Amino acid sequence: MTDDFRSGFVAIIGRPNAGKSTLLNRLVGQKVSITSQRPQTTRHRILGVHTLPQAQIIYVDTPGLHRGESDKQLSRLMNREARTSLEGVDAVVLVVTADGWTERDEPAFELARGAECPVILAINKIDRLKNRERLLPLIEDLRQRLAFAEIVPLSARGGDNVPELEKIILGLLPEHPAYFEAEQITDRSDRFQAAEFVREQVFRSFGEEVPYAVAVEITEFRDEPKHQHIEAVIWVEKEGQKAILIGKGGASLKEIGRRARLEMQKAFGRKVYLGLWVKVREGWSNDVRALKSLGYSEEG
Ligand SMILES: Nc1nc2c(ncn2[C@@H]2O[C@H](COP(=O)(O)OP(=O)(O)OP(=O)(O)O)[C@@H](O)[C@H]2O)c(=O)[nH]1
Ligand SMILES: [Mg+2]
Repeated sequence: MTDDFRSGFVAIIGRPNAGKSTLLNRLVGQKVSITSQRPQTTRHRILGVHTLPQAQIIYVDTPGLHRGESDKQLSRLMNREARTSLEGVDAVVLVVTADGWTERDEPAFELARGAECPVILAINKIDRLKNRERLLPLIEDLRQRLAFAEIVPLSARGGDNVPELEKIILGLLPEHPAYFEAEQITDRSDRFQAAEFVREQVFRSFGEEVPYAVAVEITEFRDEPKHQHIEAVIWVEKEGQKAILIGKGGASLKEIGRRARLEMQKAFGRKVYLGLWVKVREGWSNDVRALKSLGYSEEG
């Protein structure tokens, strides 16, 4: 390592579903954070580490900032996780989509206005724009709302212009030795990721109500000579949700398990046995003690 090595932290913030986690995975080059088409997928602050020959960028994925946080303790915790993610960072990437600014983006703009470091605007999902000419008025409108250091239209999913964003970020990093070992891509344990991979499949498989009633708890996580043995409980809030999750003859649960297991095998690089159980814990998402025992605490 030479003297002019650069390293720093970059928070990725924005409304739910803007594509923050997809962008983080794209920037890191590996799957670190789960994604789904449903808002409020990410519930924790999650670090994604990208080590280059001359720099190490540490991205901070955050839950989507949203209003209506008084409804539930979980929702309040998620907003708090996102707000505190700006502490000590060297840059902020605020993610909006090419659909343009909406009221739902405002909580993230509010937070970004208070940032003490440069804020880069990422206009995501430009692959969905039928007419690229729409981009100019969109950029003009967004520029009025905050003094951004840079504005980068991109596609997190397709990868368009993501290297441009990385280049801008590299220019903002302070000189500092690497914070993490070069091989480390996240601060989160395999156990945490295993729980997230199960939750991801629930978010991807079910409509309205079920994903928001789900928390996943890993009850066994053991190294066996030829595989990783993992058991997990999927907690829901009502009996009806349990029935939906399990599905006819257990078909839905089986499919969730199959897909989550494949993701785990890819991430852990070894065979996985996954056992899943569904249990009911009424009102866990609004119960501070239950939240804590399920890994959703303020420190978390
Ligand atoms: N078309 C298109 N879809 C995208 C793009 N980036 C993300 N998406 C999709 O947008 C949805 C939300 O993506 P996420 O990365 O989970 O969004 P998020 O901002 O992390 O959402 P929360 O964790 O809920 O705050 C997923 O279905 C993604 O596949 C993109 O560049 N183009
Ligand atoms: Mg996310």
